Amino acid sequence: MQLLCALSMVVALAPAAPAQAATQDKPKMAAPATKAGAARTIEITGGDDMKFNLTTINAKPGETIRIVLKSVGTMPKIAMAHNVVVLKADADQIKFTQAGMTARDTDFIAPDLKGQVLAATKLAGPGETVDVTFKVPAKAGAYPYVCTFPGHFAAGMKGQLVVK
Ligand SMILES: [Cu+2]
Repeated sequence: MQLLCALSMVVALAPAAPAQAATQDKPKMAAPATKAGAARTIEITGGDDMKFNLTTINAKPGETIRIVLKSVGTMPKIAMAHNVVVLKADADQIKFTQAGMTARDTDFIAPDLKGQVLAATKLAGPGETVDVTFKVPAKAGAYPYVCTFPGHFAAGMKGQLVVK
C-alpha cells in the first residue's frame, strides 16, 4: 500500500518538470503562445445523418478558435466517424475529399494534399468528442470545412469558416 502511494506520488509529480521547462523556454518562441483558455470555443455536432449542425462559423481575422466536434451518432466508428477539416480558401474540396477516401491511416486526408489543411480534428466515433485549436487566417474570406470520412462531403457534411 505504501509502495502504491509512493508510486502515485511520483506519477503526480512527474508532469511538473516538463511544464516548468516549457515555461522557461517561452521567451525563445517566435510568437507569444496563446493560452488554451484564450481560444473562443465553437461547438459542432455531427450525426448519422452525415451533416454538421453548424454550417457557418464566423471569426475575426487572426482570432484563435477552438472547434469542438461531438459525434452524436450511434453507428460504429468503422462505418461512421466524423472530423472537421478546415481548408485553405482556394482548396478544391471535391478533389481533396476524393483523394482522402483511401487514406484511412491518416484520417482520410491524403498525405500529398496535407498542404491544403489549415486545421483538422481527429475522427470522432459515436459519443466521442474531438477538438482542434488554431489561429484563423488574417486574411478575410470564406474557408471551407469538410468531414473527410468517405462519402460524407458528398452527402453535405461541410460548412464555411467566414473570416471578416
Ligand atoms: Cu462525417
